[in-house]
Amino acid sequence: MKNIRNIAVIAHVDHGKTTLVDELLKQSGTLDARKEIGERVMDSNDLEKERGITILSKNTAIKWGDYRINIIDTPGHSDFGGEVERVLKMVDGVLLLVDAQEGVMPQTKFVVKKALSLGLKPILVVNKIDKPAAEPDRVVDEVFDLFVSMGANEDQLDFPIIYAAAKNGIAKWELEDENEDMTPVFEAITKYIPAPAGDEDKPLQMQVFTLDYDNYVGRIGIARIFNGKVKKGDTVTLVKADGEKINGRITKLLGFIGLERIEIDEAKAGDIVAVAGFDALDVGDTIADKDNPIALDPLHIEEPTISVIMSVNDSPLAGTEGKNVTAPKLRDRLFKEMETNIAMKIEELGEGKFKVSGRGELQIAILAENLRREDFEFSLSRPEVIIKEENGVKLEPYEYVVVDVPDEYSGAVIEKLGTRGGIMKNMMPLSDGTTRIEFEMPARGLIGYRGEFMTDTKGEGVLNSSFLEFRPATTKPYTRKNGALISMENGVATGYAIFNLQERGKMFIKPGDKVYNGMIVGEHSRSNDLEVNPIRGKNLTNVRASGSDEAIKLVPPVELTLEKALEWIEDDELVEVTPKSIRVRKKYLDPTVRKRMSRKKDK
Ligand SMILES: Nc1nc2c(ncn2[C@@H]2O[C@H](COP(=O)(O)OP(=O)(O)OP(=O)(O)O)[C@@H](O)[C@H]2O)c(=O)[nH]1
Ligand SMILES: [Mg+2]
Repeated sequence: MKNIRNIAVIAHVDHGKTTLVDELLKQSGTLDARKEIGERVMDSNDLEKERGITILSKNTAIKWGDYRINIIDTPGHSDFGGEVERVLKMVDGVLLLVDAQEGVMPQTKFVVKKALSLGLKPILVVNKIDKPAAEPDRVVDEVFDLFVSMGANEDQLDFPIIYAAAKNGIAKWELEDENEDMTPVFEAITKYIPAPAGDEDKPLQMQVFTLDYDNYVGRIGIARIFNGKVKKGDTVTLVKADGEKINGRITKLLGFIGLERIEIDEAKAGDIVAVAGFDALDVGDTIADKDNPIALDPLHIEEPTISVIMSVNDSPLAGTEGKNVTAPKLRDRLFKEMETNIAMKIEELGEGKFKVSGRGELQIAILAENLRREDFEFSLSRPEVIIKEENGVKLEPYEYVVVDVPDEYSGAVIEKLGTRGGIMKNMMPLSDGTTRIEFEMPARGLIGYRGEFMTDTKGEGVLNSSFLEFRPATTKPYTRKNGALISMENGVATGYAIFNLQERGKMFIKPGDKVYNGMIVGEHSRSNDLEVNPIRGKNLTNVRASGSDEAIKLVPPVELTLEKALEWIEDDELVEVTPKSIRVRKKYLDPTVRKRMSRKKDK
């Protein structure tokens, strides 16, 4: 056991965690040399590959000399921050990556806070030192200040530092050192991360921190063994969070090596393994010795901060693009999600409606995106923050927001975030004509802001946010300034009609798109909703100026992605999601009903 090391790699989004793990895998020689290993191999599911982000934390085991290093790669996006907190309890140390140019970012703070509070000693890896604008010394100072401000102890403040360009497979102890390979990272892990505590002669205690599912063996729990030994076929006791004890047999025991899981007969304290045999397995459960079942401390699981209502698609186009359109289908799929996705909550509301709660819009969008790919159709309501009550006080989630904007746009951004409840905390110039501004703001004020931010900064701004805490609820949802252009007809949009509408706002549709009464076809340039006819089709020759044969010029429509659409809609609107389309619509399609239900818009 003294040759085992358990570590997690933590950082802000995109600072290079998965790339670093790639290199450790490659350079350790753990992977079969004949196997071509791709880029970011740990990002194994489709959406992770497409988006280039890690969504689920995953573990791998690496051999380095006599050492066995269990590494957990964690997601850096704040919506998946709950994952990080959970896995940190399974490891004895962390590699904290910080981008040598970007420096300390919101999620860096979040993960450092969690690591320090668990008493873990981080190894700082200043990554991407190859970037032309890298300032590794500044970044080390920033991290040191962060540790001080978070009350790190003497030992934690004395963190080892490694400089790396993970993408190029190099790491070094001093910036002046020659470029070689990742050896310094291996050295740091084996030297500074303590061997796992625990005693293999004590009764078995292992804790599940991630779930997986296999059609043949059922639920699989990935767990760290804290004490004792476990063998395939052993009868053990599962101790649930509420204290319930269930006896069962370990039907499968799997060890990790590189990217594979292999069947093993026995594992001991200190190691991380996968087990099957219990239908009732949940994250946080302890698998314990049957004669002496003692539970480990339960895992704290972060609560959701936002929710949406997912419902059966009832638009006139329902069922024309997807196969799975009924409430029972949707229900089964959502409940299956709950088998392994513990960060989200799903509640059945009846009438084909489900309340889906998570940590942010991206997390909800990822679930929705997965469903689309499985041929589902459904609709989504506007994301709402979750208000919780503590001692009679209503609380709402707050976010910590950092924006990097070209200097000339900083005024506009400060003003906008101010009106959305943001409190400016800090402002500092960065080297390249941009300013970094930090805010604390209600999550509610941030919903729907990202699109505006991109417009206000001409696409050059970068906005990062991370969950801060729940604070007394004082704010109201922010309402969109522009009204909607709503179709008053069912049919197919024509170029002629769109040409005539496009001066009234930004169009979401193109000629040939199907539309229906109550569907939103664009954003009005004014604040009121406007009913329009997007299918009007005059014979084009009639409108052509005599002698001119010029085709009409159409402005390209705004491409609505799922996330953009979710940000854009208001309370009385829905996003219609099908495998082929993302449409926005009014909740009440019939204009008479809509007018009766409508809230009064300002102005
Ligand atoms: N210039 C430079 N780019 C790097 C380096 N390491 C990683 N990258 C790039 O940074 C981007 C993000 O890398 P990832 O490894 O996916 O980052 P991550 O921290 O795992 O991201 P999340 O899991 O989504 O939080 C990729 O485009 C990498 O190629 C480096 O040392 N130098
Ligand atoms: Mg990653």
